[in-house]
Amino acid sequence: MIFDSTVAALSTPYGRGAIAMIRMTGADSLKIASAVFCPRNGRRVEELSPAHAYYGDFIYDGGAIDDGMLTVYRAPVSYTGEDMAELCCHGGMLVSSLILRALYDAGAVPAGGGEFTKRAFVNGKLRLTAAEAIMDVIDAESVGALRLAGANNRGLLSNEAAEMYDELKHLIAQTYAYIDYPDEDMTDVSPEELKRRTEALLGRAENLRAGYAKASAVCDGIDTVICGAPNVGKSSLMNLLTGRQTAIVTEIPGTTRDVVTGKAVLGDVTLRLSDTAGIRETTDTVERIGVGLARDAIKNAGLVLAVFDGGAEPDEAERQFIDGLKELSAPVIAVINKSDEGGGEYYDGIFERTVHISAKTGEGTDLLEKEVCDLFLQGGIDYAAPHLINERQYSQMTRFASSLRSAIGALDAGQTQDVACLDLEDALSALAGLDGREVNDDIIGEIFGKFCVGK
Ligand SMILES: Nc1nc2c(ncn2[C@@H]2O[C@H](COP(=O)(O)OP(=O)(O)O)[C@@H](O)[C@H]2O)c(=O)[nH]1
Ligand SMILES: [Mg+2]
Repeated sequence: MIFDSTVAALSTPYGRGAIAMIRMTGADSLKIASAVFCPRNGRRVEELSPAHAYYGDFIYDGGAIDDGMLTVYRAPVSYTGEDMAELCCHGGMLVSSLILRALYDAGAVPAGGGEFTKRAFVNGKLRLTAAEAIMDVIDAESVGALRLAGANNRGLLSNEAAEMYDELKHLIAQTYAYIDYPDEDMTDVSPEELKRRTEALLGRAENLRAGYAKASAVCDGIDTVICGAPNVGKSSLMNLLTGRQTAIVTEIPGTTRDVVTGKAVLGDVTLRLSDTAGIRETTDTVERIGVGLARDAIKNAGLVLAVFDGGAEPDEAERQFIDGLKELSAPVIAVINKSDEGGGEYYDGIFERTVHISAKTGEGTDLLEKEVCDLFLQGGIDYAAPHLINERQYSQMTRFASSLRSAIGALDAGQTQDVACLDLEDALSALAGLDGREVNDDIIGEIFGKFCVGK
């Protein structure tokens, strides 16, 4: 893929603000910028020092319409690896649109979603894993998610993948060379050594795969259902966790009928919450549909928060509900609510995990947070270690690991090194796909299509 167009886009959100930034990348960036920006120091745009901001005027239709700053970059020392210009004007919707239009009139074309980062990747400025992480920085909703998307993990993951790639490539080359030229004075890669080094790589792959569940709990979050009998305080818990009035709370049983959704971060774990209708037999048509939705949500959940009113012992319907919970494969945390009114001892010892809480006062939220973190982060996440951060990376790593396992299986079955090497080549290609050394245009299109325009 070579880019012959010069593209421009608004990189800040379209709306009113103090400042708007328009970015442009491509070979004609400086020429096009010079048609739109007039530096106050009297120099031509083409003569400006790169990576320095210059004050000047923006020209539209022959006259100045705003003043602001221009920064130019020269290939290859820029985000995209191409010539670039960044124009900062005042953050009015009209002024930023007119400057963008002036750039288009001067020869730029509108940038597609993620086009700047795509060009950076194609021009070799970023590995694919790092490009993906940059998008996650923008989408991050918790400090933990930011840490995983941030420069630190980006570097750690790129390095780990690159080291594994180099080691495997070297191992394959060494093995083939030995097979092809057995008489040359070359280091012998015995089946034992081949197996040992393949196992070492498999160990690193499994480490990364094992960490993915934690990273996913932090970045993507856990589908969590808040369920229980009517009036136990499910919606109050929803509101407590989301920090705002997400769901309606009343003393009338059957208030919540739809599934109400929201997000909460407990510790470093993101919960994608669904508050549901209280489970009971009812003749009300709408409520009955709500109860059906609640039951479906429970079946598909990654975590169930089963809420009980600590002030009352369960009735027959709740006992059945408790029995049903025991059948679930997803973890269940029993949330014994209304602790501000005392009681709740009845529920101790029934569930594997129980917390006493008051959705009214917030008492016990820390206990719930601890249970959630114990479940999904097993006490913590090591941000100093590399982490896979999305499903695509995880599935490439899985393919890598399973090819390594086949190679080990072949050696164990007494096959020769060159047979094992066929599997190792598959493994190498999986790694190449992970960091984008080997990736087709469709996948590139899919990944960068999710980015916002201007990034
Ligand atoms: N004392 C006390 N009352 C609560 C608590 N949580 C909820 N309630 C009350 O219980 C009633 C039902 O609450 P709601 O959240 O609508 O329950 P839901 O039907 O399970 O969603 C309301 O009157 C709430 O004010 C709590 O922790 N303590
Ligand atoms: Mg409710």
